[in-house]
Amino acid sequence: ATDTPVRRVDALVVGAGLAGLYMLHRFRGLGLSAVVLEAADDIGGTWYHNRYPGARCDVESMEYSYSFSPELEQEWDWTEKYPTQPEILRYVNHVADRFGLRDGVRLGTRVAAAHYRDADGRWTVTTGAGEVYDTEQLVMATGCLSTSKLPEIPGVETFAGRTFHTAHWPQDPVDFTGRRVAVIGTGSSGIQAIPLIAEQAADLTVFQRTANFSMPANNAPLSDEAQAQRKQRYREHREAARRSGFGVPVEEATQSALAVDPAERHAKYESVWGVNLVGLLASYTDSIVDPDANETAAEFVREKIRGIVDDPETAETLSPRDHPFGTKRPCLDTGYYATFNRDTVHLVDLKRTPLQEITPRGVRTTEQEYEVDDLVFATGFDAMTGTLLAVDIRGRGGQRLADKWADGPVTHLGLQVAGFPNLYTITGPGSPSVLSNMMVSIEQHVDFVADTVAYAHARGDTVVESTEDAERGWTDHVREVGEYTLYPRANSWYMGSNVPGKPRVFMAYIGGVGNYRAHCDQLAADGYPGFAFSAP
Ligand code: NA7
Repeated sequence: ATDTPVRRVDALVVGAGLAGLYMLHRFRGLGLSAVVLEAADDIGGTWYHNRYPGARCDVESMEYSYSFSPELEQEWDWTEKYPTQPEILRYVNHVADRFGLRDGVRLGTRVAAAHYRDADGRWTVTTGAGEVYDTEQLVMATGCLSTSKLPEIPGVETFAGRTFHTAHWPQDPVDFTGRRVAVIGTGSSGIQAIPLIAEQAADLTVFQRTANFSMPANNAPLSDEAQAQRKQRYREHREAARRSGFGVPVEEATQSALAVDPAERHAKYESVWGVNLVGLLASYTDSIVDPDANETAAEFVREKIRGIVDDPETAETLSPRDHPFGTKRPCLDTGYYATFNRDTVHLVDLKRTPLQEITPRGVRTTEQEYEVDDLVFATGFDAMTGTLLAVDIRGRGGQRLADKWADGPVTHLGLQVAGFPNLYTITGPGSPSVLSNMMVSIEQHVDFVADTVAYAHARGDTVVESTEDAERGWTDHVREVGEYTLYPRANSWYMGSNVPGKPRVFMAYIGGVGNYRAHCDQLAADGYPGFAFSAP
């Protein structure tokens, strides 16, 4: 309709998760008028949607939290080493209230299109309900794992029982007592949910396509004492996280896994086993680049699996053989492997007997039909690009982002796309985010964006655009560093290979969050080479 009011703002942020809320806070700090549009009915992003049983962060609570406010980090008390989804959601809500962010968020508002206007260097953003925003800055804080996927087989909608996806779990807890349940998918979500579903279900069948490496979380309550100790040295610890490879401070490896004798290596692996997500991968310098070095860690995990799982055949099926350790994000679990010792839990190897269809009664593989009451999809996401490309984003000259990225994403720093001025993608493809403690990456990205916008405004410019050269240079660098590692050998969501037809490109930057930050800081210090500033 012609009378649709156009809402004019300085900055529009898409997504009210941990990234979007902090971006709003930073924009407001610059004196800009900013609005966050959020598709869901409440804030929290990932931690709003993923409510499945056992949903928990695999980075420690005291590290997976904002560091921008020393007061906030001192005030907030975490209850467990690894925070549950409800606790993180409480934290997000606390932050929103504490910094007065709630009134800047429009809930239930999905962005459908964003078109750049060459004439005046601003964006027209349209929502699904037809509202129109006119903004100078456009920040996609839409997350890396926010567009879920189902198994690509026929009949999904024909199933007569209850169906769930881990990423769209109902608000109220689901009771599986006395039910026959199927879980499809053994990524992090499946591995967290399966032990808890197994405790309730009369019978649980787990459909595994790729066996995953998982390590014990050893979760425990956080004592007041441990928490107070960390808080005393919080600043120091945060600094170490920022300079680290994965955003979690670990001791730097100094030698090759192949340079030490097997007994010493074994002792080293034992010492980091169950301590955190990154210790096993960070034990030696070559674990993620040399297949033989990697195999020593992989075999260590398989040995653990054989030690836990009673039935040798089941243990073997659960043992990953088709991707190097760490090239799919490893999981942290609580009793995952031991769950397969229950009489009521069955494992189906989809590599041997692939899925064929979902029927009204259950799941059919090439071997047989499995009748169930409930069907749980833990089948993951169209990661990193799925949510961005679901929006009709058009840059200079009407170029579509979907066309530009037809062969895989190209970005400068994972944050900008040449030809799409003032568009920023927080934790975008080509950034180190998905290979890191997400909070460390989110804060770095948001700070970089805010500082860049402030820099432009201070020089009287309103448009910031990465150059084609800078974009090509960064994209080549991301690929070269990736190819130096074992990551491209896995069919992972980092590679886009969990989604049929998606270009097979390693979409993450494995240079480390510390190096990445240093590079961004250097660009800023040098006056932003690779960025063009203008005022149309
Ligand atoms: P993931 O890690 O992508 O796991 C999805 C699982 O679903 C994985 O085991 C997939 O097997 C399986 N899957 C996906 N599609 C199919 C089909 N068509 N048939 C059979 N099995 C399928 O998602 P999560 O939600 O568990 O975790 C995402 C991230 O959240 C995780 O990495 C952490 O960072 C936190 P595949 O491995 O593709 O063979």
